[in-house]
Amino acid sequence: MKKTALITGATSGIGRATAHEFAKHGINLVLCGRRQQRLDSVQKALSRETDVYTLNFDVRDRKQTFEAIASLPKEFQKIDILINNAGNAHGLDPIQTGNLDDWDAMMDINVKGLLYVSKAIIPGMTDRKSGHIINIGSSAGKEVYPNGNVYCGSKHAVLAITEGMRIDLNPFGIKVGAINPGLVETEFSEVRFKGDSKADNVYKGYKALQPEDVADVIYFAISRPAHVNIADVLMFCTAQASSTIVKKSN
Ligand code: NDP
Ligand code: 8X3
Repeated sequence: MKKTALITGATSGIGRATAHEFAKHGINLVLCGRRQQRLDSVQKALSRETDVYTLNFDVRDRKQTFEAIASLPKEFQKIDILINNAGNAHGLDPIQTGNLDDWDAMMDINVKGLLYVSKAIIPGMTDRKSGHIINIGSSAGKEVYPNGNVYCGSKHAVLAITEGMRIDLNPFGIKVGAINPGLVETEFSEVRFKGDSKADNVYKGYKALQPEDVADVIYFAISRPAHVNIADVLMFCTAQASSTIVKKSN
């Protein structure tokens, strides 16, 4: 029986690479994001390999999130695997000059959005007494770096929520884990720096993780035997030793 995975943030970066990886393995997909054209093009690319349904909603909007997930056609309603990936950093400023809209965005998307999506999906998993949830945290959820304040706070929250989910869902046999990457070359820095050229230098002078590297690990986690749960993974590119130590060639 084919499994179905719902992936948030499937229009770009880690989420899109995960959709490609899962499709290769014949997993049916519910792909979520706000950019409909991107959703359409990922769906078109992957429909040759598996069944794909797209949902367009903003995870910040509680009503939209619940309505979108409730609108799934019957054949996509049973979500076996939830990948809570949608998220971003907004800004990189010291706490004293941080922007309130950036703070709202990070808390609303990275933390509350993850909770809304989970709240919509978990009842089906508890009813069936099976399921697997992977939350995409970050090395920023384990280590705070200068000016990372609220983004790091949002990712520390993701890690705490992951642990809480694992404890509460344990009686139902539902697996819960977090994958926490360091620097990954995606649209992340374009979003963080709002199109500023600072984003151009973030991945220069070393080989950052690629979204496919993270997708590989996510697939590894979801393809273990029934008795094995990958609870927590911290992954860096070889050049990165910590949030602030990155060996660059120039
Ligand atoms: P991208 O910017 O490439 O992708 C972010 C995804 O999140 C997009 O698909 C975007 O879709 C979706 N998204 C953003 N805001 C919303 C929203 N309000 N509602 C619905 N979807 C939203 O970044 P990454 O792939 O790098 O990021 C994915 C996850 O990985 C994030 O949680 C990030 O924090 C985490 N991460 C990233 C690292 C990195 O260095 N890149 C390292 C560690 C963790 P759309 O705009 O279409 O809505
Ligand atoms: C993304 C990695 O180091 O930019 O979570 O916070 S970092």
